[in-house]
Amino acid sequence: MEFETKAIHVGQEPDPTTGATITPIYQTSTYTQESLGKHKGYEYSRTGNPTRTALEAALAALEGGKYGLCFASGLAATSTVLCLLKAGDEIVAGNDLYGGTIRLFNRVFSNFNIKTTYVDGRDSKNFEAQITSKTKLIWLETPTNPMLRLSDIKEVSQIAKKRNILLAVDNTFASPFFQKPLDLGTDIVVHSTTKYLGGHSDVIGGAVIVNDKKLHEQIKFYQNAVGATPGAFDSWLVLRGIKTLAVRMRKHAENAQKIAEFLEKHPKIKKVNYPGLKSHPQHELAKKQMSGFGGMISFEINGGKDLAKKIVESTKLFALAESLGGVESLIGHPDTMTHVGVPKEQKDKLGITDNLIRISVGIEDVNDLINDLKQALGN
Ligand code: P1T
Repeated sequence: MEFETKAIHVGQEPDPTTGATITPIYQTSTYTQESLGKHKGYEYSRTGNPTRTALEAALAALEGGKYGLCFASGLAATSTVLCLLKAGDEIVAGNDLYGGTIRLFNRVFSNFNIKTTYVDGRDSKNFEAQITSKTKLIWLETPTNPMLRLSDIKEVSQIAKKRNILLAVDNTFASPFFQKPLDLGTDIVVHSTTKYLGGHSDVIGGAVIVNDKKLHEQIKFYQNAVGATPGAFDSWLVLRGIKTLAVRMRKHAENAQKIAEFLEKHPKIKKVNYPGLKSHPQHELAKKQMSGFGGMISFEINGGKDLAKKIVESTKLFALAESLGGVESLIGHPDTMTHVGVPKEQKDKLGITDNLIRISVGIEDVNDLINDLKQALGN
């Protein structure tokens, strides 16, 4: 079955009790047992809920994985994966990650004596160099948020496998439509389903997809034991969103390519970060491990914070907002918004400066979007 068909059908067979074509929202916290211990597979909705089950099956299929698990947010998914570690264990992570992920590593899990070392993920050897006998997990985003840098998933997975270390890839920016980390050797795929999978900026959610049965059982145990699970309605919204993932992603990427090319020629712009541009230093890797380049762009302007502020406050179609991946276009200032919690030295090293702007390109008409950026940039 091909991707578009899976998105609409896997886990979403007609409801067995009523024939409802669309998976119902099982808005129940509990399930009545026929007799003590005899039930239809569901006892309590933190542990399992049929709407969530449908979503978990669909997401697993889209990533080409065997098992899916859903969470109340992307960070809930990440936190639950980190429960696989014990005090004294270490993580080696790419240094360019969503600010909230860095905050979680540096200010929450560090309190449990789980140390994270950050490396420039563009060179796989950097991961290898930081691995110690305590390293249990390699964590990366590719493309990264907000610099749109790439890691070579296959190479890093070979390094991880050789040392018996788990590799987790946050696949939020690419979505499974453009990149399948499990096929490239990743053990754990993580998503903020808030973004492209949900697709309409109306739900917060997260997911984990794995192939290994034992790993699935462990994370499923923590899913229930920690309890950061999504409600039935939120699961349903993501399930509804993914039915159109393929058509949306094609349009996001088509629009983003044109906008990146427009920005690259604009005199007020110093540098554009988009993996689909030939000028992107890792364009060849992007072509190798992705089937499209997504809808996220960041760019540096010739100017400082005042000009950046003026631009992000002047767009009319691009809403000044955190988040990404919805049908509507968004604009933001990573330094003071999504990455405000990242230590300044780390931001300086990465290039998350006060003249960096990030856009999430929606699926509106591309000429309207370009005209909006033109007027915000002052033509
Ligand atoms: O917001 P939440 O659903 O908890 O997902 C966290 C998360 C995880 N991974 C990546 C790559 C992300 O971009 C995010 C959330 N990002 C934003 C809110 C943002 O504007 O970048």
